[in-house]
Amino acid sequence: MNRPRLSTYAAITVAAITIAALTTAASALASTGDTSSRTPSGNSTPQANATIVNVSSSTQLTTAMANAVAGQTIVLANGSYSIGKLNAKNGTSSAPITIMAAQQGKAIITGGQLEVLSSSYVTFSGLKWTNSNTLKITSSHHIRLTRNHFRLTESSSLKWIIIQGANSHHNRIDHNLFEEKHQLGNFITIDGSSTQQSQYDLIDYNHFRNIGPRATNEMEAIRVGWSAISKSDGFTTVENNLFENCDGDPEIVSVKSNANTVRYNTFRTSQGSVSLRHGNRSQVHGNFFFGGGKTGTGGVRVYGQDHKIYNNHFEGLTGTGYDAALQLDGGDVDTSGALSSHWRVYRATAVHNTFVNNVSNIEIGANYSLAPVDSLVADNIVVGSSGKLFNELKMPKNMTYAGNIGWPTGSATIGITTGVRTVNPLLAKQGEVYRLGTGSPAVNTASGSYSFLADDMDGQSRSGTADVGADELSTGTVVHKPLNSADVGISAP
Ligand SMILES: [Ca+2]
Ligand SMILES: [Ca+2]
Ligand SMILES: [Ca+2]
Repeated sequence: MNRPRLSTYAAITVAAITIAALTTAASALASTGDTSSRTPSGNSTPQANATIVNVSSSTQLTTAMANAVAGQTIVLANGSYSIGKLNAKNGTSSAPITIMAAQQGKAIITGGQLEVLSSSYVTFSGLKWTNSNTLKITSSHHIRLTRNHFRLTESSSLKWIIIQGANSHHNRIDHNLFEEKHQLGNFITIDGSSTQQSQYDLIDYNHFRNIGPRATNEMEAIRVGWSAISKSDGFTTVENNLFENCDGDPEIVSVKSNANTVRYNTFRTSQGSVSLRHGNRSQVHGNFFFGGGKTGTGGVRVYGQDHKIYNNHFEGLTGTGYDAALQLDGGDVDTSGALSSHWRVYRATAVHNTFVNNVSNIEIGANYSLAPVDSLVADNIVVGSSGKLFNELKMPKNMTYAGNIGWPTGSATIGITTGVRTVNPLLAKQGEVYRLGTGSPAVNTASGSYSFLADDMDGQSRSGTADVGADELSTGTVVHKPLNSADVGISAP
């Protein structure tokens, strides 16, 4: 009955605290080599109201999950586990239920299926998942998956994580590693009830890598919503994630409901694009896209109404058509029709983006018959050496071009006759990013002002008249930068 470290844990827990503190404590615990503290006390039934419940077998884990109460932390000793349902367990914001590895990545879920059902304020932390069943978060809220390593075992189509059911909201998936997905199915799918998408979910600081090879559909890194619920508001935020070699689907991130935000992410050598496939009023801003010259790498593709695309940096992308750096696409229905259709673009706002050295840059209406209506393409910088920098494959209806800077080199041409200055923007490459160089004609020459444009791709304030493109010339602190593996996932700060 020697549990010398329990008091340490209890003190930390009572003092409150964050998962990070617990993780640190757990790591420190493990590093002492004091295995007695991680093994059960000899009592195979954990006390229902203990603050810390140590488990070291699947049976104990099952019992602990069945008895979990608010404020409790279930700590999994190093080893392999089968996991089951967590049904109707509710923590609180100040006293969540936490299920965590004693040592990061050393408690491995090798079997079973977790479904978090009708629960709230539950966190799963530090686990490695190699089992072969979908992790389901159903009709639950404030469920958090953090610092987990997902590398599921799959022999056929498999969704790895799905958020679903009625009354689902405010779930968070952060600081996880998702890797090596080679069968159909998404890393993360956000659904909902039959009429309403789960709301206010947050997907942030994850590392998604190596999904492929390319499939025609159903192999997105993330799908937010789906056609049948595409008229509901999702309010999902996908931010500060790194996508590397996410090649599985023409849509790296597929947005299929209203009012979602995709921002501050970095996409590296990933085939496909961020696709606003269904729904209206979404925003894609402050993202960095690097194609690295890889075949089929794209940027943002748009259908539907009232979307905003701004402050994005597109570089080295080779895709065209569906995979153009920016595709304001045609529609196959106008303002009514089957929910699964490609809805005509109305009032898209694509401003203050920077495009450099892409095979295709801004395309209008590459696919389907109904060209975009009442849209604005303004204050962008486009530098390229091939094709039309602004490429109208269909004649848009009442399109406004204004304040853009185009600088065609090689065989490139501007492609449009109004709303663009042909002038060298004097971009200077700093690290991976093209910013404005000294004397750039982009400085203080934006044509419009936009209420949503408070800062630039660096997170630096726009000052005076905004500068054209994604960059504002500034000596302010850089808040957002291209993300690398050290910035995201399990080991990020
Ligand atoms: Ca798709
Ligand atoms: Ca300015
Ligand atoms: Ca800047």
